[in-house]
Amino acid sequence: MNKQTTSQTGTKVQQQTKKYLNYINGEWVASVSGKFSKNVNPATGECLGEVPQSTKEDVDLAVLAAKKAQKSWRIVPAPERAEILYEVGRLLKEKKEELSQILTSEMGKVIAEARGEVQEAIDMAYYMAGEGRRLFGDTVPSELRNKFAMSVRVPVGIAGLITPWNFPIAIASWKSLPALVAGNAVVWKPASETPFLAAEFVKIYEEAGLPKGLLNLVFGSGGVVGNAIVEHPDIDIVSFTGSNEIGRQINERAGGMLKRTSLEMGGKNAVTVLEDANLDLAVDGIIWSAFGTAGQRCTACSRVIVHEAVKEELERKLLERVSKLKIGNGLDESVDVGPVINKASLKRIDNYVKIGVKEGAKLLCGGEILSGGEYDQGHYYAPTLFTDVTSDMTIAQEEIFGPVTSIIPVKSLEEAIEVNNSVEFGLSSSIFSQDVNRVFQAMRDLDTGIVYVNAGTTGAEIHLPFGGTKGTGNGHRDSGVAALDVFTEWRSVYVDYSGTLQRAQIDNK
Ligand code: UN1
Repeated sequence: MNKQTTSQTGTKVQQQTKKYLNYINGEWVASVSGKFSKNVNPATGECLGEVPQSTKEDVDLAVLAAKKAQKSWRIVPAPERAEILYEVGRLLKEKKEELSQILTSEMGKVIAEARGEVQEAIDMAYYMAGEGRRLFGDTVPSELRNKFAMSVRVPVGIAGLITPWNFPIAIASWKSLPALVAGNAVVWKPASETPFLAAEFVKIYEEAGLPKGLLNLVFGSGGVVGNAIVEHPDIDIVSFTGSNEIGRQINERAGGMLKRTSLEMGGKNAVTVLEDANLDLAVDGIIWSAFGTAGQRCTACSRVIVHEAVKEELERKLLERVSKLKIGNGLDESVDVGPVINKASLKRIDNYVKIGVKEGAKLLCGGEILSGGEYDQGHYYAPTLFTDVTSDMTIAQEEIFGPVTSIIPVKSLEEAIEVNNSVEFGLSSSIFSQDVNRVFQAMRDLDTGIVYVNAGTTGAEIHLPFGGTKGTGNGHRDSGVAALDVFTEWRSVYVDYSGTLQRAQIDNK
């Protein structure tokens, strides 16, 4: 029998597949379109269930709810708002395993990494809850007698969040938690590829007691729901993580409306290995950051800049390690590299590899779509190493977002830094060396928002600013205290208790 049940949280269970609804004004509701999209497991091709294909009208309803809710939320004391965040942290912790399993099923990353990602959201919840008792501004002396001056943070209003599939809960936590603790309301469009985890995250906010209307979830495409968020006159700030192409479009549209945008986009991150490096450690760092998450991190190591004196040894060690990587379904604890997100991605990666070969790069290993057995059901790409790559090649310049990395030989630290900085992105970079002088020179000259010393290019911690220079962003940062700058306005307050009119810049001169 085709029996359908609806739980209180809006999860409909029908013959094993799940159906989630939008969450608007504290209710789980279908889209006005009545249409649904499928959620597919990239490891197996299995349909996990469905979510609504929403429309502009759904976004309008969400914004309406957010506006109403934000009116009272903005005057709730921040430590009281933070109580809910502590509860969100506790619930995330309690459900960590369940959430990690969902993450791997719909996104593909291996289960150990999924657990790491959920941990990022837990850490962010507690960290931002703590901000409820800080939200620091400044108190500074006034120029005038008997006058008090300070700056305070006030919420921006309604935040539109557009989040990616590669870190579906971590990045959503980097954005929603600071937005809410600072007194904003949120309308959130998660990536179409990872809708279930988004719904589960919202359920946690609901269970934690977040008042209705403050967090609204609208499923759907970027072209429809994303655009409606960007163009809605009552959405005050748009925080986006995703591709450069879309980020640029958002900035142009929102900029025309004088809206604030916080954009986190691509990377073309490099590990530099100098001739005095601990090579085994460098290999660990490269393997982890190039092939972890199947290379689908903004921070992934997509280039290895190596001093020519150790190039051959490094290549040999890397090859040995790549040959031991196990590729498969990320739910299997013994698997090192999971699938890539979808067929289009698989094709894009393969196309980059073909361009690499055509432009004269030497393929050391991989370079193919995997097939046969379980590989035929999902989207698997062989971990790929290129060498003798030059900085001007396409594969050394463009973001591939897959398990592919390119070795670029250099003759000096100076050349390495030049190569590192020669790309349009500036997210993360890393240097392996034991020489403190050269390390500090690199820390000064590597033009990226994140620099690692003797570690790979991934692994940012949530209490530091996350973001990059040049084409990676537009000057804002996700996570860390810097995230509060995205979701607050500064208000400067002057209190004159002199009883007379004191004219600044005139009466004190
Ligand atoms: C991303 O790829 O967009 O630093 C985020 C890291 C993770 C976050 C990556 N903590 O690799």
